[in-house]
Amino acid sequence: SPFDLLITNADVVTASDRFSTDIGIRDGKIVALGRHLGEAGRTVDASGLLTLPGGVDAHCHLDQPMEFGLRMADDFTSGTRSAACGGTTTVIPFAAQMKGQSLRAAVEDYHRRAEGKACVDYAFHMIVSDPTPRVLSEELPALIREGYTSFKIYMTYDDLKLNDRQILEVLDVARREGALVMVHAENSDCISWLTDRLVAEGNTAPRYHAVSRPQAVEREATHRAITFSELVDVPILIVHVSGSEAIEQIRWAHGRGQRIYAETCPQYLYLTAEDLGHEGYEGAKCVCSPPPRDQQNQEAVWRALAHNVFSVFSSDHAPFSYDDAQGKKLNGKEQKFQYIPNGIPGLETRLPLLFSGGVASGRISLHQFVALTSTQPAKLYGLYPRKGSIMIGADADIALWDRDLEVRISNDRLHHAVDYTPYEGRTVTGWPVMTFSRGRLVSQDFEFLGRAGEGEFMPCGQPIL
Ligand code: DUC
Ligand code: ZN
Ligand code: ZN
Ligand code: ZN
Repeated sequence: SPFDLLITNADVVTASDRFSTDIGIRDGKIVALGRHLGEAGRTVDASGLLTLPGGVDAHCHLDQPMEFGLRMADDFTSGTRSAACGGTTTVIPFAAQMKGQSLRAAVEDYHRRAEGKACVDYAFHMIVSDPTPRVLSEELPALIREGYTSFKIYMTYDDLKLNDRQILEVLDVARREGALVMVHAENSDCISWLTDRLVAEGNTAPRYHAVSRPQAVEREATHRAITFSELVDVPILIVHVSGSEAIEQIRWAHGRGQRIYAETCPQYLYLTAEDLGHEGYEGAKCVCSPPPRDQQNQEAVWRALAHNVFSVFSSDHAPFSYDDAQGKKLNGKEQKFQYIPNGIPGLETRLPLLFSGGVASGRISLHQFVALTSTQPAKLYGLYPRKGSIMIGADADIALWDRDLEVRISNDRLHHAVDYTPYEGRTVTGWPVMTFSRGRLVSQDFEFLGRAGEGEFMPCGQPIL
């Protein structure tokens, strides 16, 4: 038969269009759209469901080596399995350079970590933490040309941060080579000064993590990054924007015609700083950076999503278990807030949380949902049109959504290797009930059906800005 798979009666929604069609799939690609396409090895009737492009999670951390003997709970298998069960068919984790390490060695290390283990397709961003003359003049330009066309830089964390001069230098390489720089915008000295003051006063519980990183710290760094982008004349993307003050800076830049892209994440829509203050040590489960703010800021993030201030909605999945040796309680011991690893798991819940609070609640359109979670990340990171839409020639990465299904989120039903979800007990409306990765059914009804090793590495093209 001409098709391996036929999805019939599909109500397809892309970033720009909505149409009813059958979808013919061969060799992992969408090869026909229309009615009466003919025979197929397998037919799936999508009546009553929404047919959306598979999600592209452009910000997640898998199997990154950590300081202090910590390890991430998710490797490329458990992380991508979890992604698939949440309707995500492409992940872009990080290949992080350690200080003193060559950038190429870092990229090769992460390829070894991923090889034969991923269940859905993946690409890499780099993290540049040591921009030596050799990295700036040779390694970075060469790697960008080889398909690592985006990289993250940090304005905080001692083992990762760049100073202002270094940031200008890496931005200049990005401008020359056409790469997209992702910026973690928090002021390092402000955080360490506030942290020392809190600790000196004996304030070390998880909730002080949020006190040590107020919005002013994020706002100042966001403004500084925007200024550097202007001086170098290169677009940048501000990652994990948490609230109204950083949003104001981004809107200010947009008003001046600057090309500043921005990303936000579910934690800034669903968590608040109060969640870090839960009884006992449980608040550690919600420690991430920047920290979640308050309800007014959640509303500001929703408004900014509705008004297209953001281009990308990512999980920032950072898989640290709560209660085991690689966790937020290190070896069972409750840590002072400044030692709690920053980040929360979210690969599997990213799409349902945005769908429920955004689409089902009428705050954003279905087209915006697809744009934020699939099309725009695919374009910005050079994977479009292979990923990010439903069209002839694209990979058959497709999620069928039951938009009315009510699901109570519980960690028992998730597929990551982390021992908690910060969203335990919340009910969402809408869930991807079937996910196809290059035409292979990788999840159905909360069950993982794929296989490790079926996900392929993809080099990235130039960002489409
Ligand atoms: N930044 C991230 O992007 N992820 C986890 C922690 C952090 O600070
Ligand atoms: Zn970050
Ligand atoms: Zn507006
Ligand atoms: Zn991150």
